[in-house]
Amino acid sequence: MNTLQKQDPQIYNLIKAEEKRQKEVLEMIPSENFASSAVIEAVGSVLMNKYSEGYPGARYYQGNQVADQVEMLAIERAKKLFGVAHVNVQPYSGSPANAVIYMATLKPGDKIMGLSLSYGGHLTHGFAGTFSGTIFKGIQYEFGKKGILDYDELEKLAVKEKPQIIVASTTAYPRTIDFAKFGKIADKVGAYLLADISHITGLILAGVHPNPVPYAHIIMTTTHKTLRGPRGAMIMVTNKGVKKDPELPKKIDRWIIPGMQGGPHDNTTAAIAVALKEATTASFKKTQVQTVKNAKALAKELLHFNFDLVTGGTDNHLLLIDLRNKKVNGRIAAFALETAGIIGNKNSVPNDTMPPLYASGFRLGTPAITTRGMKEKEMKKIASWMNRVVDQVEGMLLPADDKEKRKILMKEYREKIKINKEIRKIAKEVKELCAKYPVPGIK
Ligand code: DSN
Repeated sequence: MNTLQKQDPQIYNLIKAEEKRQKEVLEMIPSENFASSAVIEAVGSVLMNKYSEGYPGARYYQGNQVADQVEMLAIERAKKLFGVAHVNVQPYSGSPANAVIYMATLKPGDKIMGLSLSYGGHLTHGFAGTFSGTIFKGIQYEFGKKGILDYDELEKLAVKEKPQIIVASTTAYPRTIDFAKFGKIADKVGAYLLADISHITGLILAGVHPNPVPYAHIIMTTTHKTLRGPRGAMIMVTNKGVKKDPELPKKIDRWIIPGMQGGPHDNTTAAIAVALKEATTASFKKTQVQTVKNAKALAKELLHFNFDLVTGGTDNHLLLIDLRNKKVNGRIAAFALETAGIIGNKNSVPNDTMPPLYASGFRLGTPAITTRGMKEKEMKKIASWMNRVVDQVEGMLLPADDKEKRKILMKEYREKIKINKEIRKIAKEVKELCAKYPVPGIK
């Protein structure tokens, strides 16, 4: 009998319940994916028992012969795959990695120029109320009405503000990022260019999104999104970065430990190495290409049902729907879609008048369902289900500033959605489709 099942049936059963959930729904949160069995095996290995503060050959503890080899292999693979001068594979995740980068390059009060949250940026790119907008000064950039990056405006803002670092990165932006233009702007004002490519690493490696390596000084990526690795992150310094500051690799390493973190998670490091090896295969590339094809196909179908897509479509793995023309709040739509087995997330949209927890948009993407093997034909079905679900919740809006009324309405809408016959019928159809597509890593 499985040891966990015997020893802790409560946790065992919860894991089994999550496996069932993941199998029976369409996971369409664009930052999620399914790691391979090999990656899961490495994460669950005895490497997690070890403490390895420091770096290969220079650890604070004894007994790191194997951990050294694991970390060196992960670094070598990343350097080769991305063509960068220096890699640190120890960051616990994306947010601490960005914190390390700022500490290594900025002084308190220096300016971080990043995309505003409602236009698809990230909390760690200078947003007020986070460390990045508190210790440092966040200069947030926004764009024209359609939500498309305006590089001329970006340049004007950079010239005016003279930030010390510019972050080229998005978490809810469905279009290609022109890293070459970002590079020119950063060079013009003498700023570092950080390309946080967490969402699009897989696409870049497969050649379906431009590569920032020639233009950025520093590249950060989480390892669990399109890369399909474990939850973790990597910081890379490019040749351009070393040229700007030859001490930069050392500064990054020093700000990881002792600056910010303790022992690296050696099990995660091993799993990152596994994911990096997988990323060299033809099947990895094929999946990334299909991920973009699927997103475009889904966009086409959704436009056909009069969904208002921010920027009018997509070039990458994600879509952002502005639901205001459908007369439904994003949080309600996300709940209704979840009830139908379509998992995405509410998201702010450009010029949103609703608070982030009750945002007017819905973000979804194709990495995880593509990893399962779904193609354009399935995207057509998904768009049609989404249309049917959203039809059922039309009119379910929430007030922007009356918290009490919002609470009452939320409860009322949720109850209605839970018993809605059409939505339950769609959930059944979704489950039937999902049964045909096995999930990697789940038996
Ligand atoms: N939580 C990630 C995302 O969903 O995009 C970013 O950190």
